[in-house]
Amino acid sequence: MTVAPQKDSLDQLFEEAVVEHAEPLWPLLSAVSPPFPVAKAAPYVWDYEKLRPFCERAARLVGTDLAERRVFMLINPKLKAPYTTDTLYAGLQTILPGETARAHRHSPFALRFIIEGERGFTAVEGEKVMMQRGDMVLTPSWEWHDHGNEGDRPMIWLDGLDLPLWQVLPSNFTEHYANARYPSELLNTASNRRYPWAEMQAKLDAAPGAVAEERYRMRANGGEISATIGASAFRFDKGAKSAPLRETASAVMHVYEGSGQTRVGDTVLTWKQGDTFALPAWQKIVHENTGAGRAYLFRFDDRPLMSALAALRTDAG
Ligand code: 1HN
Repeated sequence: MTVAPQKDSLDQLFEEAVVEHAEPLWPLLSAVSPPFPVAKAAPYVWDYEKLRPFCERAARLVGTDLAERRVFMLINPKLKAPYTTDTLYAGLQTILPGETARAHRHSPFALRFIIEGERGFTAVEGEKVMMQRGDMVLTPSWEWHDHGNEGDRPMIWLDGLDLPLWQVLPSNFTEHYANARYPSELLNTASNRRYPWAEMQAKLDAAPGAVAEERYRMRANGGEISATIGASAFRFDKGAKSAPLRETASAVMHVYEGSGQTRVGDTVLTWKQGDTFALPAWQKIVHENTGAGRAYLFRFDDRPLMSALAALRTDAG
């Protein structure tokens, strides 16, 4: 029989409890349940002039036979792969003329925003859609997809996925197709999975004001492009500055054209064409076009996910 200790203490209690895999909540309560959201991700810009040569070198060093997706992940400096923000993943994918990124399907939703190249394609669930600079192409959850390049220059695009979410939801499946290509036919009419830049820019240019934001809407039903990830494009006229906004959604932005800076809390991100930057949740964000002409930016974010969880809050103050 053991003798009960003469004097008990919290330290002693914690020590004994942890052995039984029980830990006290009260010292951690404000960390697990903070008064306001604290994103783990930092604001950060990936410089395309520095990263583009890496894409070229990777394309010389490894083929799509060995690299099923030849991608440089854009990893947030405060996090590790596959986190670009707390909830979003972004990467730069390269595919050379004649190459195939073989067919597979998976639980995560993916979008592509084309940075350079033409006559690339993505075949999604049998529908082959062509891709050129500025186009956004969707690869919905669990749809077969492969990519190719029928042009004569490399294609480089930004991938956007809800991959971080699938690190916590234990329901992430991937299946490989038996052949490199899933049978597909070229679609020449408007697709629910392809959103050409020309169409988006026309909308932005027709919108009033020095700053315009247009949400990408599913052609089929006018809704967000997925249950988790949504996307917008922006026009900022020369010298224009956006109204401050703080929201619980995080975002990845990509510069289609122009240059400027984005203030994220106390951090200033400076950007130009081709650059991609991470905007963590719940920090005051102000964009400014400091360049010589108009600026156009693409953005994807987790607003649909946050809305679905009744967790989307915005603060324009
Ligand atoms: C994926 O399937 C693609 O299909 C790109 O191009 C990036 C990152 C993680 C998991 C799957 C693609 C990906 C990916």
